[in-house]
Parts: sequence; C-alpha cells; structure tokens
Amino acid sequence: MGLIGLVVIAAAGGGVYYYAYLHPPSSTCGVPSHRMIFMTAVIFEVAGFQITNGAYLNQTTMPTFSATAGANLTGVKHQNYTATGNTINVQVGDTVTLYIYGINSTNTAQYPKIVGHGFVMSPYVQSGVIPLGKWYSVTFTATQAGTFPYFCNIICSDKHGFMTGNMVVSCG
Ligand SMILES: [Cu+2]
Repeated sequence: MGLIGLVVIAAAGGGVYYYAYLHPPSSTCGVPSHRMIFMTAVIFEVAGFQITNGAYLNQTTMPTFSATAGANLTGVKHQNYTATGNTINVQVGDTVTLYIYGINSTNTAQYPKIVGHGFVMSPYVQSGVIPLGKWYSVTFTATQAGTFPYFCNIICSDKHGFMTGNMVVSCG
C-alpha cells in the first residue's frame, strides 16, 4: 500500500466519533496522550522531513506495523489531528510513535546507492534508518520539556546537512 492509501484509511478512521477514549485528546497540559506522527523523509532538495498527519491512539495496543505496509490502522481506535511542517509538537508525558516513510527520489541530487535516510534525535533515538520505499517506526515517551533537534545522519545529497527538524515538548 502506498502513502496515499494509508492516509485515506487514516482519514476514514479518524472521522468516526463514537470511540471511547482511554486518554481524551487534549491540548491542555497534564493529560498525556499516545501520539502517532506520520512523516516522510526525502533529500532536502525535494522536501527533507515533512509531517503529513498526526493522530491520537485511543487504545492500549499498538497498530501492527511492517516496513513495507507501514502502520495498519484498520480497526484501530484513533483520532486524527492536523500536523504539518517539520516540527513535531508533543507534551511532557506523551508516548510518541513516529512513522516515517522514506521516499526514493528520482531527483538526481540524491546520491546513488544510499540505503535510506537516517534519523537521530537525542536522547530518544540514537540511530534510526528509514529505508527508501519503506517505513521506519520508533516509539518513546517524552519525559522533559524542551526543543530536541533531529537530523538525517546518512549523507544523502549535497544539502544533506539541512535535512533537520525539531521536536518541541511543551507543558514542562
Ligand atoms: Cu537524508
């Protein structure tokens, strides 16, 4: 299933409002949620890291995941919310699951034979690898407020050094 297919399913799931919330989605501080952040990664010359969607997971079990299909949200209780750009916004205490799809660009700026894009965000992610044409996922709990930069650590293009973003943890 491609990225478009996954987004369509996520939107359909998010439109259902009768789910019982384990953790009510809240922008108020002090109510931790499990956030799923969907992202794409491609060389900076094309777009770099981009967030495509956010969703609150409203069940205790994780969606099934595979590198080829990504997260399977069929039957998974969740509620989408708008998340864009490349700043991951969460709150202290949130469990955060990132789902990042590695786009294999046809742009000639992409260096040949790269295995994918890297993902490093200290102290939460030491050395993730986002394969080209596949999904990478990581889950952690945001334990302290602050701004946490993330970056690709695989030299993927001339502008590789710009392939960065931030996670902002609020409510500390
Ligand atoms: Cu990269």
